[in-house]
Amino acid sequence: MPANLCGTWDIISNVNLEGYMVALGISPQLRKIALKLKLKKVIEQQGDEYIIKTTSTFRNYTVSFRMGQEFEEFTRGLDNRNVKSLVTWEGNKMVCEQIGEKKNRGWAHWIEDDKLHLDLFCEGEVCSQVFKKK
Ligand code: ECB
Repeated sequence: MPANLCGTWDIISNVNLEGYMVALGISPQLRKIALKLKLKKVIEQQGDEYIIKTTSTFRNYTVSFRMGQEFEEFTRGLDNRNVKSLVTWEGNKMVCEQIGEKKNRGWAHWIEDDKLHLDLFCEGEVCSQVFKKK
């Protein structure tokens, strides 16, 4: 793989999660809870399958996929939508497109200075998160 994203990662910065959640239509009450969470990412690779777990004291979210193979994703516990997702490498970025009701939706992961970066985007809003290796 172009970059090794695997490992356990702790969030160190989180910019515009609020804007991203508003774009997804998350309720004010849930947004307030979500903004306080210290998220962790666990990224694993088993053969040609990737597993990305986002964990917190409130809720966890797991997705698994194969590179370049479209799959059905249900964003359970997030905005609870069905999307068709496709993850590919774009240079050193792992990029996911999530096709569904919300336009221009997806995310991108990459490594920079030993940190794991994640941009989450939806309808023009971008949430930028950075994680350090545990
Ligand atoms: C995983 C716990 C978050 C629980 C927040 C609860 C309600 C808020 C609903 C939606 C907020 C949207 C995002 C919260 C931030 C991160 C969640 C996972 C982001 C994601 O899609 O990660 C990708 C890329 O690593 C893999 O699923």
